Amino acid sequence: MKVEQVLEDLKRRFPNEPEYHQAVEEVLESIEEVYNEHPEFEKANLIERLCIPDRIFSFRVTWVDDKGNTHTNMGYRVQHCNAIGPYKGGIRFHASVSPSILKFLAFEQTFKNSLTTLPMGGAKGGSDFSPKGKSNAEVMRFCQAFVTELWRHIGPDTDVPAGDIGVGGREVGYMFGMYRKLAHEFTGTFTGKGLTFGGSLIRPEATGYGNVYFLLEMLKTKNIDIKGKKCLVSGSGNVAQYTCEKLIELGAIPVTLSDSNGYIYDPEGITAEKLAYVKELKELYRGRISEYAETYGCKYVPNARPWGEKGDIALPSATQNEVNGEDAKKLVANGVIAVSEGANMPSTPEAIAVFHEAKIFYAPGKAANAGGVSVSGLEMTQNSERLSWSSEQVDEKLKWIMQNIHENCVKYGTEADGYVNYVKGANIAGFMKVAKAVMAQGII
Ligand code: NDP
Ligand code: 2IT
Repeated sequence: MKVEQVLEDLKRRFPNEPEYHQAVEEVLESIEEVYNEHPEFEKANLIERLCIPDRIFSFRVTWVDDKGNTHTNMGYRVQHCNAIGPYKGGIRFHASVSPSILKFLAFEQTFKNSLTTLPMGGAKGGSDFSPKGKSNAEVMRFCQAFVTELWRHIGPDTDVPAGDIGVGGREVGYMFGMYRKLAHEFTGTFTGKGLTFGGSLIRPEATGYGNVYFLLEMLKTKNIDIKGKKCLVSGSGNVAQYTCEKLIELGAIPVTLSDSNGYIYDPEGITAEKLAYVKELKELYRGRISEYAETYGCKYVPNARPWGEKGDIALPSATQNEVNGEDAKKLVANGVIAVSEGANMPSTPEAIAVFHEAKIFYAPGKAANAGGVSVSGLEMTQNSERLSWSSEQVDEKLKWIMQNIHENCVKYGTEADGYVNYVKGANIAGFMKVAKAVMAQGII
C-alpha cells in the first residue's frame, strides 16, 4: 500500500469531500508501515474495503414549521463497518452537514469504537437541519420526520444511533419515541436516552469526563498534577460542559468557552456556579455564550476562537478543524503542555504537526473522546440485560476503558526517543483490530 496512491484514487472516485480525505490520510499515514508487514491485507484489498463505507442512505426530510410553511432537509446515515459489532455512532443536526463530513465521522467512529474494547461497528448520520432558533415543537416534528425514513435502517442489533452536534437528550427522546412507534418494539435502538426510558447514568457526562480521564493518564506519565492548571476549552455544548465539570472537580481552572459566534475568557476561572449558569443558558434558553460575559463581566471576543489566550492545557470541544497551524503555534508559544480533543478532528494536519514537533502531549479525538460512545456501549449492554447500573459502576467502567485506550496508545505509539505519538498509537491499535476481524470473515 502506498498512501499517496490510495488517496489519489479515493479523491478521484469521491471528489469534493475534503474532510473525508483528511481523516483517511491521517489514518493511512499512521498505519502504512504496520499494514505493509501484512501482504495478505494487500491481496484482500483491505484498504479500500476499510476506507469506503459499507453503504450510505440519503433521503429527503419534509416537515412543517409553526407558521404552517413546509420545509425540506437532507437526511443521511453512513454505515461504515460492522465487522466487530452493530453499526454505532451519533446523529448530527447542523447546517454544515454533508456526505463528506458524515463519511469522515463514520470512518473515525469505526476505529474509535474498536479502541473502546466494546463490540461496536462504526456509523454516523445526520441532517443539514439547524435546530438553532427552532421551537420545541418544530424540533420534535423534524425528529419525527427524520425517523420515518431512518427507522427501517436501524435496530438494536443492526445500527444504534446516538447524539452529536445539535442532537442531545431532547432530540434522542423524540427520535426514540417515533422509532418505538414505527418499529412496534421497545429495545435499545438509540443511546443517550432519558433515564426513565432506558438511558444510562453518566452518558451525558461521558465524553467530557472521559476526555479528562485520558488527559490524567497522559499527565501521569510525567507525574504532572492537573491541580491549578489553566485550561482553554472551546465549545459550550455537551462535551465542553462536562469537560469543565470534571476539570473543576479536580482543581483545574477552565478559563474559556466558545460557540459559533465567539469566545469568553474568564481569568477568575469558570466555577461550578458559573457552569450551572452555562448549562441552563445552553440547554434551557438555548442562548449565546456572549451572555456569560455580560452576566459575569469578563472578556468576550466575537468571531474568534480561544487559542490565543494563555493556558496550560487545551481541550478543543466544538467542531472539526477549529485549531489550525497558526493557532497551534500560539498555543505552543504560550506554554501549553497538553492538547486533548473532545471534538472529532478539531486539529488540522498542520496543527498536529506543530504539536508533534514541540513534543507536547497530543491526544486525538478518536482516543480522547471515546468515553461518550463507550458509555453508549454500556447503555446497550444495560438495555440488553434489562437492568440499570449505578453511576459509580458506569463511571468505574468508563475510567477503566479510558486507561485501557491510553495503554494501547502507549504500546503502539511510543517512538525511539520515548515520545508517545498518540495519533499513531490510536490509529494502529484501532485499525489492526478491525482489519483482523474483516480478514477472518472472508471476502464480503
Ligand atoms: P453540542 O451541539 O452540544 O455543542 C456543540 C458546541 O460547539 C456548541 O457550543 C456550538 O456552538 C459549537 N459549534 C458547533 N459547530 C461549530 C462551528 N462550525 N463553529 C464553531 N462552533 C461550533 O455538541 P457536542 O458537545 O455533543 O459535540 C461537540 C464535539 O464533540 C463535536 O465535534 C462532536 O462530534 C464531538 N463528540 C461528541 C460526543 C457526544 O457524546 N456528544 C462524543 C464524541 C465526540 P453553537 O451553539 O453556536 O452552534
Ligand atoms: O462522536 C462520537 O463518538 C459521538 N457522537 C457519540 C456516538 C455514540 O454512539 O454515542
